[in-house]
Amino acid sequence: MANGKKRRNETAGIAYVAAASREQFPKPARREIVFAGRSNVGKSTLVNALSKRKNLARTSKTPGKTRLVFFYDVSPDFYFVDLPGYGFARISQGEKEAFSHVTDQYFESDRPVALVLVLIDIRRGFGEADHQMLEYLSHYDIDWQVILTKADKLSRQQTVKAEQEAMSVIRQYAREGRLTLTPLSVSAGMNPRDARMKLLEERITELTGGAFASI
Ligand SMILES: Nc1nc2c(ncn2[C@@H]2O[C@H](COP(=O)(O)OP(=O)(O)OP(=O)(O)O)[C@@H](O)[C@H]2O)c(=O)[nH]1
Ligand SMILES: [Mg+2]
Repeated sequence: MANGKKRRNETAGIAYVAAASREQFPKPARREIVFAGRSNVGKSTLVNALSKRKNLARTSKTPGKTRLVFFYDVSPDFYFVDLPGYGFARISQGEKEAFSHVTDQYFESDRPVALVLVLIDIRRGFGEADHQMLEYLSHYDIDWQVILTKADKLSRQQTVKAEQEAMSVIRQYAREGRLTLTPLSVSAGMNPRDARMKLLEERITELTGGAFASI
């Protein structure tokens, strides 16, 4: 039963489950706001910024820090779910960007997903795995939103250009009704008062039936 034992912990005053496989996922009883993206894009940093806790999710300069699926109990009404970053898996002909096994399990487990935030490093743009993710989410009609992170690393002009490029990728996957989606350039944690951060917070508040506003 070792594998089925839940790792329930607490940090920064918030309980969380760190799951290595689907047996350890909490029961699907509340909405989940999911953070997905390549390693090192800033998922855990954004979890912290949105939960208004500096040290809830562990962040690191070393990519691939988050190997488990973290379910953060930020509210009785929803979880923030921090997925492992997409990594490079060694396959016969070299290396390929791939989702970890536990990430696949997460999406195959019919979780009550309210929104998947797909984080993209604004300097790198979309990779193969990002395309796969957007295709998957669109196919299964799961709500998603692209967040361009680390915008503070680019000039205003470069940011505008990168946003336009991102928008053209988003258009490939968004259904008509979703074209209003605005790519966000969130300097996660660096500038939490950013107007775009506020828009994201409003969207999460809406999706969580107001619960997010009271965390
Ligand atoms: N300049 C800048 N640095 C950022 C930003 N967001 C995150 N970082 C930094 O990027 C590094 C990686 O951030 P994490 O939040 O750990 O990234 P992650 O996506 O959770 O990474 P994995 O867990 O490895 O998948 C850390 O050193 C962060 O401080 C941002 O908006 N601007
Ligand atoms: Mg992380």
